Amino acid sequence: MSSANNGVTITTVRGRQILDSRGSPTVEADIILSTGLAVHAAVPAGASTGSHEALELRDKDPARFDGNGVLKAVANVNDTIGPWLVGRSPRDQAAIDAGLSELDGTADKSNLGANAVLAVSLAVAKAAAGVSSPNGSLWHYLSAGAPVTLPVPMFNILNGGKHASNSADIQEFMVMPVGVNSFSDALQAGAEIYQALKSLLSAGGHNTTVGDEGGFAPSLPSNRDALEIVLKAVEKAGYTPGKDVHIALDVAATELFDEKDNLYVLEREGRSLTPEDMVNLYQDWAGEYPIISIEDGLSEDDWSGWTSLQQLLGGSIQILGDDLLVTNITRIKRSIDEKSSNAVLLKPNQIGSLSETLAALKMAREAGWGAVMSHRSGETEDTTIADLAVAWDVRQIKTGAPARSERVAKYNRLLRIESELGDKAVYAGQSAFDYLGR
Ligand code: 2PG
Ligand code: MG
Repeated sequence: MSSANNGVTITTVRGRQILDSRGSPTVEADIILSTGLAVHAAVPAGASTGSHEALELRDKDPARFDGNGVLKAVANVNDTIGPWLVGRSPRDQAAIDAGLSELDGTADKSNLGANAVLAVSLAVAKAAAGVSSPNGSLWHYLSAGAPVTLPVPMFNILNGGKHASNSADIQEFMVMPVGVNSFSDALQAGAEIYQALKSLLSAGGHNTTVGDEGGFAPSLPSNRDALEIVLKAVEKAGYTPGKDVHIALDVAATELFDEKDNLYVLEREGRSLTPEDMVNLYQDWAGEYPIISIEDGLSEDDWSGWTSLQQLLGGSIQILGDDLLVTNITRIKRSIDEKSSNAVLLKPNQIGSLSETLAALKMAREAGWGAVMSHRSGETEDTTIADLAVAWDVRQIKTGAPARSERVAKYNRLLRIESELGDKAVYAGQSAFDYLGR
């Protein structure tokens, strides 16, 4: 910590309503420092949102944005958070995040809104980085000298579920270039596979319109057909499945679950499966396809289903909790105790601050788990998650297709970090899965 930064304080905090990639309002916060440095941070928004997530405050005023406005959250930034924050040092991230939680006073940030709190929390980190690290690099500031890696990307090339109507039941079919040598090679592989999938779909008479995260959204008869065509695209692009490139799924099974009957409804296939059938289905797929990660294979409160999946496949495959864990240490602790997953998806807006996101990662690490830094389906041009993935050595990042600027912005940011690191750049590659002992 350089003494030249002593005495730098926050002089202005300002919130505003901006639009996300779906054209819905979201919160952005500006912070200006006594040095004159000005930064801003924007928060994303989910569609397949877990019910245990921190609260995203929306106005519910039907006259504006169909009730989705965020002016109340913006007012909380301007009128409550701002006056509390002005005069503090931007380098006191942990104390600021704890203070913001206290100011909110609820467990789920439902008073100020997790969107209001997170926008400010991220802007504080960017401001501190701006006066502390070379080029103002956030990853450099947050890594504080610890070893870093460039994460393995999960490219969501085929979108279904809530992110694309009339496509597969499974929300995300992703490819992970685990076996290539660098992040830039991984991005090239992702883009080539994406284009190969596009031409295979066209040749097969399918449409090539895209879903919310930039992946194609064809109307295929079954989820297995989607797996098959993704695999063909990997091969067509010249990569070896299971060696250079693996498949990752986000089933987003909370969205498929019918609580009344305790069944998972696969509408495309016209059938409903019990939790046990779902687990067996994954076992079959894992035997046939080079699947390395299954996210939300079961619903957010189907703890026993999760435990059987972890028991059956958790020794060799990443069993990744999103809606199950919601970046929340209470739920992660339970899952560690019950052995119901082996990796955590980190979405800062599920919990509402930078420090709590880091706490979730630390708890997962201590349990010997894997981790994935993640975007939301409604995104902005903000690239903070790319820096977090590097700074915290998370080793995996999920930020959509290698297409559409709100997704590509994060991948391009990782390219810039790769150049900043020069010959010290280390691609996480297989080490992202060392925890599985594969
Ligand atoms: C997910 C995410 C991001 P959403 O389920 O993992 O891909 O979707 O932001 O809609 O929750
Ligand atoms: Mg998910």
